[in-house]
Amino acid sequence: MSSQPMTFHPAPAAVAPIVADKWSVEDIVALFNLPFNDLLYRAQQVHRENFDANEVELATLLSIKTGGCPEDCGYCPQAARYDTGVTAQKILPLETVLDAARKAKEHGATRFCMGAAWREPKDRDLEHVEEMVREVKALGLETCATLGMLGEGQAEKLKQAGLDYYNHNLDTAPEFYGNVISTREYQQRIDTLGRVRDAGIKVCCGGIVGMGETRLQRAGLIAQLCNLDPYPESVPVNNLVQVEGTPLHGTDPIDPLEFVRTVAVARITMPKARVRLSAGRRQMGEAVQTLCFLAGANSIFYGDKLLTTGNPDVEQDQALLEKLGMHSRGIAIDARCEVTEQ
Ligand code: SAM
Ligand code: DTB
Ligand code: SF4
Repeated sequence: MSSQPMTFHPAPAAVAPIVADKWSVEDIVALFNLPFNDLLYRAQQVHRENFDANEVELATLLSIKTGGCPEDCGYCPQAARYDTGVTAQKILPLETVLDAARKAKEHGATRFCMGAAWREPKDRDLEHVEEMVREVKALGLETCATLGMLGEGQAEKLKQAGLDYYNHNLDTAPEFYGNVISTREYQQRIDTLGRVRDAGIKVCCGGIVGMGETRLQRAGLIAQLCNLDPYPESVPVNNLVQVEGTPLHGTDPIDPLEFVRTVAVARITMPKARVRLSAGRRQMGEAVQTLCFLAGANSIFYGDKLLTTGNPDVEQDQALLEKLGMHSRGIAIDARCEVTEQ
């Protein structure tokens, strides 16, 4: 045995604020550049100050209108212009949606997210979605929808139907956006987010990494998100699911530890948000997902399918959460449709 005394290494002096009201891209890059352990340590501190670190939200996703989308998002298997094998379908009947929602609830999900491959919903489509939202909510689930850009008055209608969250992603940094999408401007996304916020619906907004962007551009995306006033309640961090036929198929995948860093930086800069470990979990394996939880992710998509691509199955996720001693978030919805934590 060595007689050398053990040396204790305290956390290094701060190179970027632990929390800030406004983050510059430089501050965020400084977080990304921290030694991995220091970054995760900080993310854990922020996470534990704001959440039960062993609790995760289980959200089930359903594609209520698949394929045939006129947009050109370079990652998306549902864009009509790419040959990806996804066939366009009509909007699902209400009963099919409710069956899926009941099943999700039986499996332990508390949030049900309905996604549609639209550039923007037509008013008559929105009426169907309003009905779905009302009925899903009545089952005792939190509701979320992602339907594309919203026009005047549409967010208010969704709010009246009882929608809790609207998902609309910024996807990437403004500087990289043009490499991925040309049919919709960044500002149009910000305008939709403003409509959602003004209607009193909680904002679910995040992006995708692994599209060939640089670290600086990942920091640029986080800067956009965390400087929204207020920042989103819910922040999906998607790892690109590469689908054959899309322009981004064949992109060099992001290093898994860089993905974990992105989650940690989202946690630190948006302390009270649900950071959602979203698309790409099937490709990640248990160890990387575990690091993401350690980095502050506290929501996952739960169920064997995302919208058109695969996700780990329910049994696999239950086994992982059990192995980690994690539990799912409990909620109660009262007669006024207010959600409270249990
Ligand atoms: N059509 C609506 C829209 O674009 O806002 C709603 C559905 S769209 C599929 C929702 C989000 O899913 C996109 O903004 C994108 O961030 C994410 N997404 C789509 N395809 C993806 C993929 N292949 N990998 C990772 N995330 C993806
Ligand atoms: C989000 O940010 N990720 C989800 C949800 N919002 C709608 C969608 C992921 C889609 C992955 C590709 C697919 O399954 O089609
Ligand atoms: Fe259409 Fe949404 Fe896919 Fe873009 S991400 S092509 S808007 S479904």
